[in-house]
Amino acid sequence: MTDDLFTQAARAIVEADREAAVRIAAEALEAGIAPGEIMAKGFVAGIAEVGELFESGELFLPELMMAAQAMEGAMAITNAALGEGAAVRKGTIVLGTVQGDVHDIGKAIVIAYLKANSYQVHDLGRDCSIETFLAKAAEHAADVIGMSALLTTTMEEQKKLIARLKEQGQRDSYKVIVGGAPCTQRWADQIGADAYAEDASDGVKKIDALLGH
Ligand code: B12
Repeated sequence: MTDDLFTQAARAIVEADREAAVRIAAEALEAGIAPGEIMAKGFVAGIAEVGELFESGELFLPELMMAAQAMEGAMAITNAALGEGAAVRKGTIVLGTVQGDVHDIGKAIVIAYLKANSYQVHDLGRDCSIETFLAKAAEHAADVIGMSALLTTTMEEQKKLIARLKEQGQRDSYKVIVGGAPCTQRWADQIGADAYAEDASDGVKKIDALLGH
């Protein structure tokens, strides 16, 4: 039954069926499956398959966009179910997708997890410039700057932001965490980030560790 729902969830994304995705998300929650589990084992598996089909030329951009819309439908339900953590705030994070990059599904999941784990998160949206990251980090007295990048070309923005912090003598003012499919621990080390996380729950763990929780 549970496996069935995971398969159905993945299929709804591959078939770009938003209505089915929304229905299956609700059914999974009703069946007592944790929001993170139906997302990871069902919907994310589906969007990963879509990515492979796109790469191999079996799907084209309009289909990719429709699959992403189905994903957003499911995500609205699972992220809402994650809720907010205890009122005590463990820290403040500004998190956005870097300039030139509009991929924001992963970012939205990370934000939902962080909020559910009692972090205050300011969502800087997508296609976010270095200037905006830094201005918002200062405005909110952030502890952590989180940057998402899904393109090998836009990963460079993560590197540039860290270089800018160093130039401005502000490197120690914030912890910096990077993520997104093309990023790795090696990349994080190379650019001098404080942490890399491979998914949303890893992101919470890494930020907890950075802030000593
Ligand atoms: C959906 C999608 C789109 C959608 C995005 C919709 C949206 N609102 O986000 C649309 C259709 C708009 C799109 C457009 C494009 N896309 Co696209 N897209 C994808 C796809 C299929 C899935 C991405 C996704 O949502 N994954 C699911 C989420 C949950 O995973 P995630 O993003 O990795 O996030 C998780 C972790 O990485 C981590 N994480 C992510 N960010 C962060 C940040 C922090 C701080 C932390 C701690 C953790 C963290 O936690 C998340 C949750 O677990 C990927 C394929 C793939 N396998 O990644 C291609 C992919 C990324 N796209 C690709 C391409 C080429 C494009 C386009 C250039 C296509 C075109 N010709 O126009 C454009 C680029 C537009 C732009 N300027 O950004 C390529 C990139 C190739 C490369 N090496 O650079 C990929 C890899 C597809 C492929 N295999 O060719 N795309």
